[in-house]
Amino acid sequence: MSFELMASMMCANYRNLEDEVRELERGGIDSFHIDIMDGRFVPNFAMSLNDLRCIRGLTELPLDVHLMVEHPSHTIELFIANLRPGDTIYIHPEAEYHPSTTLQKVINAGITPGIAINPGTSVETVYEMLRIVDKVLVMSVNPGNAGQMFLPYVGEKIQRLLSLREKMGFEVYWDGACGADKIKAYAPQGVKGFVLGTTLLFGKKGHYGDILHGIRQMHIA
Ligand code: S6P
Ligand code: MG
Repeated sequence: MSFELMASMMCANYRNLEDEVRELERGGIDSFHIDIMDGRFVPNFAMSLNDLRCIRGLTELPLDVHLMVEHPSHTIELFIANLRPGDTIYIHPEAEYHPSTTLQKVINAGITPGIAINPGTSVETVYEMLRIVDKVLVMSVNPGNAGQMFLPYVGEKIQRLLSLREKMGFEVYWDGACGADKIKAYAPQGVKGFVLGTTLLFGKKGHYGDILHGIRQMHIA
């Protein structure tokens, strides 16, 4: 069974960012997840445009840009200008008056369009957008910080999205508190990829390559 593993780069060691990118690449990561925050949509600042540019300059692997900003339409061109086909931009529909207009800009630029949805956002609220995005990033923690507790009520929403994904043409991705148990349970059901942060990948003993290899070798039914 194939599933994608993304590294949440806000959890990386910034003292050695280049080494971090290289080690993750050598270790077989599929893409780099870039958490952009504005201190308004979420009560934190993590990464910003210069971090994205730095990582873009270090790798040819896809970038997975998660915009946790109010009104992404105001700044989306800045991100698009630093990305290429194969990269993804996720916006939060909760943060935008006209999210489908913003998503259309992403599509027109040849970037993969995605929505990220908060734990408290129901599928019905974003239903129409499911037809126009390729990816849905389900937040299983409230956005803003790494190292938070999994919110179990999100499980039901994932099931509902999985039941709609073929009909509406999108894939489901997981972001937040992703442990081995979650990959074991949800990869077989069809969740396509998992963002790895402090729960499973960063700040652990051992090399990233060994951790990633261990995850891919897990017995998944
Ligand atoms: C949260 C952000 C996420 C986290 C990631 C951290 O606002 O969107 O991408 O960085 O979930 O993972 P963990 O395992 O520390 O929760
Ligand atoms: Mg994220």
